[in-house]
Amino acid sequence: RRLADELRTAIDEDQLLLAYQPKIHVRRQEINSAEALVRWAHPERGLILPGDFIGAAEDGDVIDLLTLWTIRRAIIDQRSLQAAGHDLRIFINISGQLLADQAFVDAACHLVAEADAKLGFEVTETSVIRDPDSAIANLQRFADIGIIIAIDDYGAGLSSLAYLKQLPARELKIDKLFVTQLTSSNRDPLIVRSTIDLAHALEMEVVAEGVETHSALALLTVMGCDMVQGFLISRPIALEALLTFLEEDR
Ligand code: G
Ligand code: G
Ligand code: MN
Ligand code: NA
Repeated sequence: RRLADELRTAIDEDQLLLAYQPKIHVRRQEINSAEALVRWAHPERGLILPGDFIGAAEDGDVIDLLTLWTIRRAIIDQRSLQAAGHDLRIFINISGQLLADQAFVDAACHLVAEADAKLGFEVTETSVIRDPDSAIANLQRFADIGIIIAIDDYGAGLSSLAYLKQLPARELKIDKLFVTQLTSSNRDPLIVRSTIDLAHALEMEVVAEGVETHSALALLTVMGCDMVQGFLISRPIALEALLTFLEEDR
């Protein structure tokens, strides 16, 4: 069977899981959000990572169902976190093609507004290129109901300052490509510093992804980076592990 068809079954039979990777606000020293990353507990093949099925979900037109499932799950998990005293905004990755899918946008807005959930959506700049007008209009609809828009993988794809200027984004996530070797490279710190300055000038908060070492964290702190995410803080973990992690952090 095609992977996309198998995925439909997987969604119906609840074979998908979310892992959460916390983000720390550097100056406030607090975990204020987490990124939800989907996994597939395949009955025969074991745990499959999104890199191996998101492409098939996009090509086979199940990415809308998958993402609506992700939003529903994240809303439920956020309530569990809130009940335990942890008020985290949960960020969900949204594929570019969904920004031109009105039925998806309507359904997503309905789910989030009805639940009054505190979510964020991560989109890449590249995803806006296909149909910039409808993508920007739909991102604005999300922003209008309180969803924080984050630009994901910044600098790694087809970046255009024209989109940066127009997108209703409040967060910019610097791709791990520039962060994992931050303290051993000559150019990466220059790129990261100027990106932080640019984002701040545009009144966006900056998240560094792929923070793996204390030395990278120290340098990012000096550079005024607002938030960090990466293996140094935590790998993506199940909700139960996230709850334990937050308790220990308290
Ligand atoms: O850690 P990891 O292998 O989970 O993530 C790999 C990639 O999969 C990331 O680029 C991430 O944006 C993407 N991804 C994870 N979950 C989702 C999802 O729910 N929807 C989409 N579109 N992409 C996702
Ligand atoms: O593309 P996106 O940013 O949505 O996906 C995040 C991806 O980065 C996931 O595959 C996640 O496992 C991975 N990741 C998260 N933290 C780190 C890190 O500190 N180092 C590296 N190398 N990868 C990371
Ligand atoms: Mn992401
Ligand atoms: Na990223």
